[in-house]
Amino acid sequence: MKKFRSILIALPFLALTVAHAQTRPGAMTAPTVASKGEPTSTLPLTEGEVRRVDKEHGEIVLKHGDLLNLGMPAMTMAFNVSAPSTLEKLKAGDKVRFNAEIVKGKPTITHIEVVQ
Ligand SMILES: [Cu+2]
Repeated sequence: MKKFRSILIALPFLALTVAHAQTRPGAMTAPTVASKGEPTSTLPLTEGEVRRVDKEHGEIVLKHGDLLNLGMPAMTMAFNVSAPSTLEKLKAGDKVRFNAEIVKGKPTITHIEVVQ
């Protein structure tokens, strides 16, 4: 005799905060778990300059140009990085080109390369 119980799968509310970046200047806490670098769309690269590399927190401070996909004007700010190993090859003063996207509510570098 077997009893089968129907399993109800209750889908939690999937609050997809797509368009709303919850960034507060100065609130640079809680490094997010690095997500495996998801393939990004073909975004144009944005120019920037490294101001500070924080390997401990997996963050990088960039002075960046307009980030069209994030609707962000040029400024200096901190980003998470999708692949922490990326920080190994970067240092303050480096000129870079990069892509950033909102990952888990935070502006995150998904691609970055040093301009020689
Ligand atoms: Cu910015």
